[in-house]
Amino acid sequence: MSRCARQTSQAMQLREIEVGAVLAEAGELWGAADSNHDGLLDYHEWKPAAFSLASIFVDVFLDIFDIDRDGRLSEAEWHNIVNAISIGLAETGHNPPSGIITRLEGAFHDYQLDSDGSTASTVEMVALILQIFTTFLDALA
Ligand SMILES: [Ca+2]
Ligand SMILES: [Ca+2]
Repeated sequence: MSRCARQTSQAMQLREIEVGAVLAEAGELWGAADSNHDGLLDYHEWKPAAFSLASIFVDVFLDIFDIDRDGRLSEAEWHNIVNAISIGLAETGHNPPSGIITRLEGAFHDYQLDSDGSTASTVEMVALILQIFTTFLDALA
């Protein structure tokens, strides 16, 4: 989880202090999530943990990318996040796996759950961030 949190944070070009904050929260979360204390998160432990980690990222996303400060993400604001991930991956020397950026771009529309189809609410952001995790985990697998 720490690796997932760090890579996602760095790919999003968070400042080191923000990466630290995410990692600290992820570490705390890990302790709580690893209920059988084997140092690993199995699938049943990972799911609720990923959800909590995504909730942490919502705050970070809004802090950095909610340009108009309306508490929701517009498609343009989401585009900036995906762009930051793309640039971040390139800077770490990792070429984004083919299609990953397009998939993330498209996710904005895939996860429109409420009646407002042009912005992402908190719940929709959690779904989008979980999609980022899944995309990264798939790419690393
Ligand atoms: Ca906004
Ligand atoms: Ca929406």
